[in-house]
Amino acid sequence: MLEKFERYPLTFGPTHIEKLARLGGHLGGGVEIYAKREDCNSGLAFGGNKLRKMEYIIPDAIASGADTLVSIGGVQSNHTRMVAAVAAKIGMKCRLVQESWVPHEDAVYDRVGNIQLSRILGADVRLVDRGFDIGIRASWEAALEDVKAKGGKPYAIPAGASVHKYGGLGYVGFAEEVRAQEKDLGFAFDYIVVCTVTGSTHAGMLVGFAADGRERRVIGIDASATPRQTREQVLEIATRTAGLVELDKTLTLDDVVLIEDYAYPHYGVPSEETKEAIRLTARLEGMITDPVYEGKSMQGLIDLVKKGYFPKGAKILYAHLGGAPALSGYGYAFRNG
Ligand code: 5PA
Repeated sequence: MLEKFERYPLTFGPTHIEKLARLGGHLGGGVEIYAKREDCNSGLAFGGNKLRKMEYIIPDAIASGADTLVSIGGVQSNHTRMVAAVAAKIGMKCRLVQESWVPHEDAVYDRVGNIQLSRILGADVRLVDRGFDIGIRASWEAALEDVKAKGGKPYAIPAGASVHKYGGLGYVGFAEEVRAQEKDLGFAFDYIVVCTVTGSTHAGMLVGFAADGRERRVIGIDASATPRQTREQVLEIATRTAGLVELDKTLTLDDVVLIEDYAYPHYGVPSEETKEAIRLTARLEGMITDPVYEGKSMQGLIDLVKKGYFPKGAKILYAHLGGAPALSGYGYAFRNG
């Protein structure tokens, strides 16, 4: 589906699919759980889902003649860390706006984890005191203007690389990769579980899996706590991406399966149940998930299995999208393990 698009390789290649046999067993053995390790997809600053997206954005950035990638996220944004790493790798400068999206407990929240890595990677990091919103932000537009005013040539990458015109392509590629891996495995996955916030990961998967009729088998677990806006943004990106790849189907809001029950109490703040899911997965599988994104989608997966949401024997693929570097900003939450 992606042959006609230029791709700048930033990842190692197809990501590993691993069976989470002990977690599946612990949950009663009624379903089989697998993880696709997007968190281990690259040597660039600990990797994660943004690299697949940027593989299809960077050729456009280079062609534009830009010298500075400009992006935005919360203080512990994984996305901005990935933009900083990519800028370093391709020899561009990087300007990052880090907004106060998360009420936090740790005094060092803006010194450790992702933001520390972005600074080490050489990005020009600016903190802005504004709350959570996945939309286009005035602070980001001001940063683009400021780079220009100082004689630079900015290239705009929105939050999560999501509403960028090519933001959905990378996860179309994910679906194609899964189809190829299913041939080797000898079976197909019945469900794909994905954490959803700015929407292009979910949207790309929708388009990619729509090609074999599995669009409603992509189960988004909302971690934004603003699910209406997120659901609409997923559909908008999916529709644009479907147009680009010439998908012969029209996607509707009903195709966007987004479960809203696990994002509480706030974007970026883990509930007790999220922390329990993080500990359980770590202790049964040695697999680290984070309190902002993957811990919430893992909590959702575990709860849905317990509730019998998935039919007996279902094979479920959990997309592990990265995010562990943020854990350093959550020392208090895990002070006793
Ligand atoms: C993020 C996003 P989407 O934004 O594409 O819906 O992906 C959600 C997601 N898992 C899931 C991890 C580890 C993520 O980092 N992160 C954002 C960030 O600023 O880091 C875009 C919000």
